[in-house]
Amino acid sequence: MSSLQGKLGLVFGVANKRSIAWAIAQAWHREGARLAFTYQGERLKDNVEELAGTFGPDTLILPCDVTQDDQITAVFNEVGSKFGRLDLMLHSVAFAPKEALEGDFLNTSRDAFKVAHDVSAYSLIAVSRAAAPLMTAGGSIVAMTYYGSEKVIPHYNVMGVAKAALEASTRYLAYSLGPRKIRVNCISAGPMNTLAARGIAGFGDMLKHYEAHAPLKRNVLPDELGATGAFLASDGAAAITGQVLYVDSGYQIMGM
Ligand code: NAD
Ligand code: 0WE
Repeated sequence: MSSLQGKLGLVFGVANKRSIAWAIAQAWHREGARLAFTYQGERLKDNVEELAGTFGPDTLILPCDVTQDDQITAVFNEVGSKFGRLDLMLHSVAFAPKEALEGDFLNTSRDAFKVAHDVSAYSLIAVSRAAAPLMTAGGSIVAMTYYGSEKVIPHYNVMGVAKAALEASTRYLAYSLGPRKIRVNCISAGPMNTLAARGIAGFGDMLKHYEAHAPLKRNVLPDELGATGAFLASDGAAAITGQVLYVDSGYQIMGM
């Protein structure tokens, strides 16, 4: 236990208590890490302050729209001066314009493609580059992905393409940062009932589909993503980098 004692971490992607980022942050905290948080914009500030505030009144909470280089710079300047070092970073951020997740993939606009890739894939490269100089004792970077990167999930559309870019970026970042003992991995989660999944037509049916077809015959619990996040952050995963770990009740192995 307490496998992350003394580690310093930064978490991108908490929107509310259902966020995957919050599940992993709680696991990191439980294992002894001290955490800083970013939130996307004013709309989410109160939520994140309420959640992250439970880790102590001095918890560092900073705004960061990951498409804005100046905001990324400001976050890492502040983390550098308050923490002096960084060991862990969670990227749990994705966005595509709603219309791109509804219609036919064939109609994906140039702008929707650009936005989805900027927010959901390029941002991992941007925050990793900013984090690396602070990861002076090595580090662990974890990003969230989904099976729609490798197989067609109807309506996941351009997000699937962006997740493929995220997973490939994870491999190239692992190669780039490996000499500095910085590991980069993805967790591929089964469908989770979060804000990002709300309003997606047929999401309830997707949960039922996993229950029926995944080897474990059930859906994934937030704490199980937390546990895998804690493992990847720990020294137990010291030789694991560039990988996609499936936390999906086994769904990904099935051919039929
Ligand atoms: P969520 O809505 O709680 O989290 C998504 C986060 O992305 C939010 O905190 C939002 O503020 C942030 N975000 C979006 N655009 C941003 C921007 N420009 N700058 C900064 N932050 C921005 O939903 P979630 O399901 O917890 O999603 C977290 C991650 O998990 C995403 O990468 C998602 O693709 C991935 N994922 C989700 C599922 C699922 O079924 N929910 C499954 C597998 C992977
Ligand atoms: O990565 C995701 C969802 C990410 C997401 C969600 C939204 C909804 C609101 C990205 N952009 C937006 N834009 C919005 O305007 N998941 C893995 C969850 C998800 O989303 C799907 C899924 C699954 C699973 C969309 C279609 C089909 C399946």
